[in-house]
Amino acid sequence: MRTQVVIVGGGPSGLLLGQLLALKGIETVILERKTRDYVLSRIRAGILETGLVNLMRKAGVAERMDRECIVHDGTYISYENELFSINFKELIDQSVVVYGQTEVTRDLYDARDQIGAKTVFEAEGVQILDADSNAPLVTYCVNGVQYTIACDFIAGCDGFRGVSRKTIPETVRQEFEKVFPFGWLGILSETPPVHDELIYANSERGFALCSLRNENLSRYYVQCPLTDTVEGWSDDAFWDELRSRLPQSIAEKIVTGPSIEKSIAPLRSFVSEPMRWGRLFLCGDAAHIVPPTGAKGLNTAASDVHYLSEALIQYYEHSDEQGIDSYSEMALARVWKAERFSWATTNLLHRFPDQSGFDLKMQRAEIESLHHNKAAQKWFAQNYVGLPY
Ligand code: FAS
Ligand code: PHB
Repeated sequence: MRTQVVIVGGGPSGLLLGQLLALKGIETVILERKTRDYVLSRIRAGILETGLVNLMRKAGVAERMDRECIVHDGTYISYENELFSINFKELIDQSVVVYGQTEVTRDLYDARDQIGAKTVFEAEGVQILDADSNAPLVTYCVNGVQYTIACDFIAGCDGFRGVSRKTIPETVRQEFEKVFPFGWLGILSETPPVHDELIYANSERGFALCSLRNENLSRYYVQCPLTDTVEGWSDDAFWDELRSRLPQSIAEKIVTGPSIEKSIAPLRSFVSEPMRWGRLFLCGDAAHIVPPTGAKGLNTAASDVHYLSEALIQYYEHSDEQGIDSYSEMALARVWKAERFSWATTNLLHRFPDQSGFDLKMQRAEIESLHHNKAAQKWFAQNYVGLPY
């Protein structure tokens, strides 16, 4: 088998890249380890930056998003009983969109069906060979049968635990990591959201987040120890803990209900450089991870896809290698800004086991500054809605 670009990973990065390339007649094959239903069962991001919204429109997959999404002009931050808003619209005349990653992925799969592009599900044992040559190969197995694809390029869109990053020799790779000493316990419930915009809460019991997917689907999180398990958290215990971390005026309005999804996600900051090795390009979580505090994971995957799709189109349409040669540097420049915002908001809003009294005073002073300083709010707003590509 031969194709132009093999995309390893059928998550949002791989699907969006495949769609943008297909619109320019560039052939791709996506190799996905899981089933389509499994991929669509994951509950992850909820906030789309302007950049990703525009990419979805450019990819021709935005019709349902534009119809069903909710536009948020700002967000709220609470600390103990204090609550204040950061109004993106007033500060920088921009907004964000609430539309779940699951829906983004669903729309992209439906679009790929319509163009008839090849997606291989349950692709086992993917291996990338000769990526540092002009004739790379990708091998994989389905139902015990081995296949080989010859291609021009490989896009490693296979997430943090994929095979692509590890294909780059350790002597070439430089990895940067910070593991946070806590996780996020998240639930999804078919209840009306407690507030019309998100609330990021810093409380003496830890961080909490009130988010949503639509007017009858709420998404809530509480910071929890890494030793916790989902089984150890009843719904009632979750609701009690969530309310204890919110201002009274908000807590008393929480509508509780059974969780329809409950999971614990660890928090880490991670970047692997470079994002290119020969004919292999890393995209999204395959190259970098952020703590979800700043809602940057999916959105930074999107900017990688923007740079890589533009570079590959430039190559195929004009035989111009400038884009692919500068891809890693271009993508990493924006990745590190997203890493910084995610790291800064995580430090601002979470309680750390080893925090001293002085540390707590600094944290409160920083939140107070964000509450009353328009310049600080403008920096937050610019980063939250998404820096330009
Ligand atoms: P993904 O991990 O989504 O997709 C990679 C795909 O590759 C998967 O389908 C996987 O099955 C496949 N794959 C892996 N190895 C393979 C192999 N060897 N062969 C073939 N296929 C392979 N971001 C936010 O902005 N907000 C959030 O609230 C948020 N919550 C998250 C919660 C969790 C539990 C996790 C893990 C992530 C969360 N993220 C969040 C980040 C998340 O949204 C990612 O940024 C986003 O999924 C990135 O998309 P991809 O790069 O496509 O990677
Ligand atoms: C979510 O709705 O899942 C969500 C929203 C904002 C974040 C993280 C997660 O910062």
